[in-house]
Amino acid sequence: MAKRYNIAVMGATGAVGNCFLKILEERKFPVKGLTLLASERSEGKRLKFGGKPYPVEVLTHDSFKGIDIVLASAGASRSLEFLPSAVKAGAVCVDNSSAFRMDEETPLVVPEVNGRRIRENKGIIANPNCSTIQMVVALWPIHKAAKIKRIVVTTFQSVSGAGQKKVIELREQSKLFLADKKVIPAEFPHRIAFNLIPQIDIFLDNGYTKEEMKMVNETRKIMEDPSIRVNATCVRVPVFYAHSESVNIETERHITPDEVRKLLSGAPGVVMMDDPSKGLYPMPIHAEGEDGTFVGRVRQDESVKNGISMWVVSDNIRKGAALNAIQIAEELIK
Ligand code: NAP
Ligand code: 3JM
Repeated sequence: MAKRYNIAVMGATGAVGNCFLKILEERKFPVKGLTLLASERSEGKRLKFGGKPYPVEVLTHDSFKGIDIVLASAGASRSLEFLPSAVKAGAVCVDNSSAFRMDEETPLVVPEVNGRRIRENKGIIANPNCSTIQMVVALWPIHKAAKIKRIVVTTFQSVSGAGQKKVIELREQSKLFLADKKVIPAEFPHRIAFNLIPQIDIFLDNGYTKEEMKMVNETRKIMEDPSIRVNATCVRVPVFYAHSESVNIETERHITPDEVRKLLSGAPGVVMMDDPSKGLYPMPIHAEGEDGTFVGRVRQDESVKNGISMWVVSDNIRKGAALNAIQIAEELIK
């Protein structure tokens, strides 16, 4: 019989954790045992997997005995604190947080781009930020064909990217706002219903947010080209699921929109949706619940010599988090 694995999901009760369970089932991952880990707040809860209830346990340094693979999504500080214990116990960890992404010993992997780095792991493989993942899936085929020199990206990120509580907050704020009632932000720093917030994560000394600098540094590491210049603006929008991105690139070799469409049609993980005359372009309503990275609005940037603009949409909880991590785990057990 094919080998089966003991899996621990760290942060099982969260938005990404829930999606881990869903995708492990959907893709029939060979699960032998399942350990669900979260905080004391979740003690006593049960979550369903394969029709069976599993108890949620409190995460401790002793949670990893006999575990083969840890899927981590309990925040960066928990990953920093607990993943070394998991590695010591013999597990391989796929980490969704930013904790180890820029660590030189840790591969940072999007399977469609640099899956071959998975086998170089020393116990931890990092999953990139959601916004980085969908952007590099769309850009990698173009980079290979025409060498990208500079990227200017603006993101339109859904509230689910900030966790389950933020999804509830958008719903509650929307109801209150439409009922002409006072909205007091609790989870977000400002009202998110019927608004946009040009801040995701904290501000850094250079005036960019940490989320924006994640896109800069992670893109260079994944595409293995430190010379690529990246300028990012990350914006939280009142959408529940799926992130959208306006992506503008400059390439070394001239490339036409037709060439880009041809390169991306059938590229791993990409779904082309580009027929503006029929009103066809990707939107969050297309990507929600789907695995693909949807690309449309491909056009020549006429303001520079070799420029292309495009629009990229993907489900941030699936390809942006749980799906990418499970694809990494699937490569690990191949
Ligand atoms: P969420 O819905 O807020 O869930 C957070 C999860 O972490 C919950 O299961 C929570 O358990 C658990 N947790 C929090 N504090 C803990 C503690 N002290 N000990 C043990 N467990 C603890 O957030 P999410 O959207 O699922 O995201 C979780 C993390 O995944 C993020 O912080 C981020 O690092 C990463 N993430 C990555 C991406 C990506 O782009 N790759 C996207 C989204 C998130 P309780 O229910 O018990 O509180
Ligand atoms: C997405 O614990 C934390 O600070 C987690 C914050 C967080 C991250 C992160 O930095 O790991 C929330 C949402 C991410 C991410 O993917 O970078």
